[in-house]
Amino acid sequence: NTGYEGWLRFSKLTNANLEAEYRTFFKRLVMSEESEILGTAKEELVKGIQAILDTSLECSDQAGQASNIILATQNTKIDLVTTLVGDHSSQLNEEGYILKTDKETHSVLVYGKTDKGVLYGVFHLLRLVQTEVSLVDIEIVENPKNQLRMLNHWDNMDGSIERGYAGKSIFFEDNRFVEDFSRIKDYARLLASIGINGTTINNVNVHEVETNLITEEFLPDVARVADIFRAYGIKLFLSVNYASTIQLGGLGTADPLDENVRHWWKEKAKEIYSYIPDFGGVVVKADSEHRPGPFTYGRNHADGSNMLAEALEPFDGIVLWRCFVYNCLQDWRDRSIDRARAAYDHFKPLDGQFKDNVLLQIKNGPMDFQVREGVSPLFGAMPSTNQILEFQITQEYTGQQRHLCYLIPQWKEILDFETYAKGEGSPVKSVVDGSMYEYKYSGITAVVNVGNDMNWTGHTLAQANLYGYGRLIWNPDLSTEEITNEWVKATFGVDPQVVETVTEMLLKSWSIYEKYTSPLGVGWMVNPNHHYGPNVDGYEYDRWGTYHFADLQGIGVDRTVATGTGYTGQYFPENTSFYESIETCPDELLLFFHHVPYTHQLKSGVSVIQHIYNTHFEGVEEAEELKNRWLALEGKVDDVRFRHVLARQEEQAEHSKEWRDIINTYFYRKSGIADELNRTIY
Ligand code: BDP
Repeated sequence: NTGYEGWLRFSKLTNANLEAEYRTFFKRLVMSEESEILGTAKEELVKGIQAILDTSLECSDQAGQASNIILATQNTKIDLVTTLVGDHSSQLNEEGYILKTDKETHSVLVYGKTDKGVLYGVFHLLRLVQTEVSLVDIEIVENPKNQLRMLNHWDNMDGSIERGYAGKSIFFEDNRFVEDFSRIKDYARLLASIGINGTTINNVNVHEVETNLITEEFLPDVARVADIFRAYGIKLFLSVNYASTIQLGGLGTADPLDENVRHWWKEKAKEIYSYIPDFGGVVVKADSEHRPGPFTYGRNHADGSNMLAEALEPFDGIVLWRCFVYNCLQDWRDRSIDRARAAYDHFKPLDGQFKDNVLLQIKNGPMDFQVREGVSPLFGAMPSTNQILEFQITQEYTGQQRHLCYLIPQWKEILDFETYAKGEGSPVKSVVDGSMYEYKYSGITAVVNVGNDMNWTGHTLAQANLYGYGRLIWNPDLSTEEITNEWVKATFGVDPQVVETVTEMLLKSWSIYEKYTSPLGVGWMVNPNHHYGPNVDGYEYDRWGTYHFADLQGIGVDRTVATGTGYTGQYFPENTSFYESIETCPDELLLFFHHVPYTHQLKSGVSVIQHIYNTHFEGVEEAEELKNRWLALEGKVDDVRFRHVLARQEEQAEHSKEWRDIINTYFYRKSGIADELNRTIY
């Protein structure tokens, strides 16, 4: 077992009672309609049940007296369906579904308003069986809370993956598409099973080769990939080069207001849609980290994105325009410039100027996917502009899939973050699910952690981040515990010791990682470029805008309105005063918002310097415990996966010591303040 099946492992059921129960339901699969997605749903159900129960479902277009699994949509004309659905159907949106047992006939209905709903319902049903839930009495009505549930690949056509920690691209090699697409289908299954409905396949940094993806050279291949995803209800998107008109069109300009530029994109859109009629749209990184953009022509981001949106509009395509725009060549000596301010400063003034089919794609924090940072103040701040939130599943700054860092708890905190945009009760999740301002388009996207390693994600336990991401954005109100429990059972089986151990490892891992890395929300302190491992001053005297300002007296970034960069002023007033005041600012973000002396007393009762020492010692001990917890599962987890995870946990335990020693030594030497507990600091 290599981990390739992920959470769709469908191992043979061992619980005899449940097996007997399931057998009373799973005899006949009834489906009276046809569509490509329904075909997928049927195939998945048949395959899954075959594996779990070792039973072949008999297929029919009519319900029998008993033991039917019925797959149906609003177009199905079967009496039993109409009776079972009752008035529930009005509660469903386009992707929602009903799962319902009929006790009399021992039947289970999987009903979607559309075929997509049926597919999601089938995966839900399989999840229930896999995690050993009785079907005797189920009545479930489910709708995804977010409209766009996307992933972004940062894959390059040479096969490398920017910030990829799980091997090479599953789409590209040697500057073309891979030969064998079967892995892409296996991937689509995994994504559909957690409700993902859109993905890009290439890096946001679109280099010369990838610019050609929207030409006749590659569009036939792009279309083949789109075909595979379509059968699983997933729309294909591409990242495009803002300056395509120059490279491909020979126009010499990418000025968004230039008639020729606009015309070129309109023609290009027609061409793309002639290959892929349901093409989702484009993701654009413009005027960011040396990428071209409208600034070159004295235009703003509304001009740039609207130009593309106009071209895609006739086809219902959308533009996901990234807000990761900041000066990456700033003067590090100038304390008044704050990278954290940049996205808000650039985009907030443009609210209301974007076309209907533009969404602003905003990273969860104002810096860059750190283990801890504030939540972007842009959420909720643009009532008239569609927004989509961007998370990072790939663990660029959180251990690169060599360390365990389960991110669901972090993402939940962000989604639950109170913006006060419309007073109390205005969490980020209500901004991005579109309900707060009735956005036409909205949702959540994330940089994915997948590559061609056998287990997809490098660290097998990092699969939990992908799984959890899909489940969480389907319904941000699910608890971390529910999501985790599902994943562990589906992936490793239901043995209570395994479930308890893996769950505990996952749930503690974010806090452990945070403890031995950068303290109190200050972030960074990583090796430049690859970002793995400790380097306190790695970026301190550089031009990227990522500083901690540690000197002999203190540390932290003063982002207050009163004496600092004024960043706190970008939040709604309640949050401005909450973070502005050192009295109320929470410990975990203290150094993100304030510059304080090492002797400053935290709310936890210890000084900043003592906190740094304590957490770094604790983090290492806990990383060691993670390894030991896993070790206790020897014999309970199949050998390949057992040894694989063990190797990663060993590396983490070892590497955490390097973090501890470098960080503690640095601050001991800077501050000259001894550890109260007299532990070894070099
Ligand atoms: C940073 C990555 C860089 C990405 C950039 C982005 O280090 O590789 O290109 O984000 O999001 O986190 O565009």
